[in-house]
Amino acid sequence: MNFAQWWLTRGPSGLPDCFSIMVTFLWEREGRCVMICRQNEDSDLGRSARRRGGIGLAFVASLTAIVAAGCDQQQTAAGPAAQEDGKLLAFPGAQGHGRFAAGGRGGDIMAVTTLDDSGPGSLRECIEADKPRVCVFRVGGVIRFTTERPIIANPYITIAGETAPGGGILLTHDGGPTGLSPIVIKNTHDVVIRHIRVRMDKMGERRESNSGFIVENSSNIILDHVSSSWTRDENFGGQGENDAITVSWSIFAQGLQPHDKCALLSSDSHKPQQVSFINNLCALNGDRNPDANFPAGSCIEVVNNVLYGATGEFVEVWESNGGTPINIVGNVFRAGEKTPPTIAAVTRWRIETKGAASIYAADNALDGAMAMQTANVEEVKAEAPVCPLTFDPAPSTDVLARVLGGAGAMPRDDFDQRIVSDVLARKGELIAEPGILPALAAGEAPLDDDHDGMADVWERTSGVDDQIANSWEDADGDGWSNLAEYLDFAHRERLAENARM
Ligand SMILES: [Ca+2]
Ligand SMILES: [Ca+2]
Ligand SMILES: [Ca+2]
Ligand SMILES: [Ca+2]
Repeated sequence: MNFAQWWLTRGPSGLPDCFSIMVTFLWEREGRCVMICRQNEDSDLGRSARRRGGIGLAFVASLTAIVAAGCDQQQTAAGPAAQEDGKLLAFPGAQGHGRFAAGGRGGDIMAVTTLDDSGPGSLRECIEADKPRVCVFRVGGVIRFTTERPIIANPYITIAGETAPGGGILLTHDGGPTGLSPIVIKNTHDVVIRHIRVRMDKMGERRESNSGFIVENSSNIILDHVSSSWTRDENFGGQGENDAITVSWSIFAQGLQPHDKCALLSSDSHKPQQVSFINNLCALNGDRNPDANFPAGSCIEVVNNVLYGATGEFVEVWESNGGTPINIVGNVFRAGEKTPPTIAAVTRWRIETKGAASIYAADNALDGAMAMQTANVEEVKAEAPVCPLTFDPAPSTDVLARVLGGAGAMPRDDFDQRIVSDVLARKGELIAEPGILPALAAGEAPLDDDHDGMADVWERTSGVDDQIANSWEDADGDGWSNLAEYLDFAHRERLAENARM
């Protein structure tokens, strides 16, 4: 049901105290997600409405266009099903082989209340806790690890960057001997990370330990809406025996030369893996856009990505781990200023081959004189997907707008905004030195008196008790916990903030 239908059936008397709608103003092309509240100057709701640019109901009726989109899903309660094949999804819209990652479901809510490296209320404290937990953020800004960064080694964790106020969370390190990849998920399982950005403005001593996001010997992992740049190894790296991994809706840009790489989906793996690399933007990395090197029996999907500005290779399919079964579908291969005109979208590497790859490629959009593949791909080409795709790909004609509109940690910082406009304009350099960290507004976290991770104003307007901690209850009985619904709301708010910028 869209907003107009809902209004017709329920009318003003059926309005909840507050609700969000997408509004397109006369003088703006872009729609804005606006929270509207009944007029009550003294209530939290009234204050919240003013903070969010709330407007009176009479004015709403006079708007020329009210479009139901995204932000009214909480109100209609017709969101996506919480389960697929009897298994709970990580969050509404989770896709790919990692979509069933449990994260911290059912666990403790741990509020990150300081940007400090360590101590009470630090992200480190949440990461190192040995129990199911959800890290929610009461602060926004830069967390700089001044000592060696924590490793995500204990299972069942959600790092919910979408809860951070202001400009969100940026992770970095202080360079030198302890300057190491800020996010490492190692020897564990069931990790969900959303809306976290990693940018390393200082040089760590060990080049090969300066990636953005590393997943090593781990399973049931989903990284969604993350961003990474200025890495001297990979922006994303998979190592060892991983399985059930999704990397989605993320921006991996400007790794540092001479080792400027988007994503090495695996290295040193011996057992079959299922990995999804979907809806991402790789921008201005020389090669590994991405690199796939998996054992036989794996199921790899590289689907609906925008791959921009490679100078060496776009997708690399290697065989030295046994031969890579891979579906490459619905991607956009886009040339930058330094991209060789006849570059291949898919390169098959036979160095130290231990078995032939199997490559299914369909509906990929190529620029100008680009070749779809190197000549040696022909002999390992599949006529149908080499293993089932986990979702129906969008047509490649839609992918540039989808990914440039929606990928990355939200709201986008200045760096990601510039990268996205570079991709549109076919501009931008490959770089060898890091930049200056973008400024991030600190913002102000909403009231959460009952410390259950959910803004009390959201609880009151969603039929959830704001006086008791009830994160894991399901007030509306739709299969999603209250917290899952709140995190989805926060995610949509971050997307809407970005659309407004
Ligand atoms: Ca619901
Ligand atoms: Ca609360
Ligand atoms: Ca509550
Ligand atoms: Ca629910």
